Amino acid sequence: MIVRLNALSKSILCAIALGGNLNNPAETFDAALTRLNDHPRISVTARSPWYTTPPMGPPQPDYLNGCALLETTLDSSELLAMLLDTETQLGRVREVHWGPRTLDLDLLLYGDSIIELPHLTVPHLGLGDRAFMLKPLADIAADWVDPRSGKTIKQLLQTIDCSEIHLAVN
Ligand code: A4P
Ligand code: MG
Repeated sequence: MIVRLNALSKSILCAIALGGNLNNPAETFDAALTRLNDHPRISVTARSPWYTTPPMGPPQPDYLNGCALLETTLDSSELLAMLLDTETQLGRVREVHWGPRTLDLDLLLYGDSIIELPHLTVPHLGLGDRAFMLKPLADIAADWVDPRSGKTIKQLLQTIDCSEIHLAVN
């Protein structure tokens, strides 16, 4: 019998957020998505435009933010490990909580799963009220239903102020 193996046949659709405000975030984002897509069990299927956003947290430079969609056969903890490893490989040093950074990769949605582990909460706890996550996510996944609130990304976006989120030169 011939068994055909398709690496991504049982894949889960995920959404990630990218953020950074040191060095050249746009270049870092491209490198991060290339590195993720090069993983044999991850396929990057979409990315939003990048946006310039005011910093949440202590005074620091404006951020560049965006989102991407991935299909993966990794489980959620394996995917988080790959995201954290990519942050490290691309030069991130953890210093100040909510402080400046070259690259932050957050797992926003993992299919329709609600995950509560010591090291991982999905949907990401900031998803419902952070304009810098919702605005780019709505560009690529407007109708995705947040399993916690039961609302679509488009509906969540309508409840928040996006006046300070500006399209960057992409
Ligand atoms: N963790 C738990 N759940 C998740 C998840 N869904 N995705 C754990 C990613 N990580 C998750 O994260 C700490 C730990 O969170 C991880 O090791 C993982 O096990 P971290 O990135 O090392 O720490 P952090 O980023 O300093 O803290 P935190 O609370 O994750 O910060 P945020 O929420 O990521 O915010 N302003 C603008 N305009 N744009 C930004 O992107 N980002 C931040 C950081 C601050 N201000 C910002 C922005
Ligand atoms: Mg993070």
